[in-house]
Amino acid sequence: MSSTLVLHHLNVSRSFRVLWLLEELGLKYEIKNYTRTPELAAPPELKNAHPLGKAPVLQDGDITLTESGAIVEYLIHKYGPQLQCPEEHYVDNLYFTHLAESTLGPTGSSKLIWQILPGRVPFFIRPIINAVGQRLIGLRLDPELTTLADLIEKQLTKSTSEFLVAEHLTSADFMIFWCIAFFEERMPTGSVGPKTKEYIQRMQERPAFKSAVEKGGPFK
Ligand SMILES: N[C@@H](CCC(=O)N[C@@H](CS)C(=O)NCC(=O)O)C(=O)O
Repeated sequence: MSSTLVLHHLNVSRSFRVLWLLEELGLKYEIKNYTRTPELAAPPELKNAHPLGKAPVLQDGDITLTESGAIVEYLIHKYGPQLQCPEEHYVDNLYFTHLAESTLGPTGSSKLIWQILPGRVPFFIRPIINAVGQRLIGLRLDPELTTLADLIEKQLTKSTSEFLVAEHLTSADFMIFWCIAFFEERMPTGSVGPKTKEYIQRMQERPAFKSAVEKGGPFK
């Protein structure tokens, strides 16, 4: 029987989370690859899959879902009971699953935007934009990112397995991995701890992770 799952995947984006999960679950799916425009936006065709025009978009028969967190939870709920979080880790998994897209992602993205913005504005306002960005990063974004990196390092220190919260992969791994690994080089110097660095390497060595890269390209 042919699969009904279709992943609309944008290169170097959050949809890598879903791609990696689909590979871990060994599900049959179709991947539709989209390439970012020179301005790094999604191409307009992605709006045919969902009006927001952002990746990921997952189609499963009549269901069309966006939001990587919702898609990850949906796939585990419907097709991946083996990755459901055991009760004793429920709260940690809930917390880190949502921390990724509610706080870490937006804070990391804000820093990225302020770092690339000066190169994309007319030269005569570049020094002002640069000064504003550096001040915002220094006063607000970097201290927040340092705290977030510390929370992840503490959780990995508390974890008794190679994963973030449970004895196997759970939604928190797919959600947190992409943020912390994607923003690793943009995190404040020294903020990403040794356990986090090892975790980032370890996840990338998984066969399913490598298959995801083969099918959808690098995650960053
Ligand atoms: N919170 C959403 C974020 C979706 C999102 O912003 N996706 C980015 C890729 S990481 C995108 O499609 N950007 C292209 C654009 O906005 O044009 C999620 O987790 O899925």
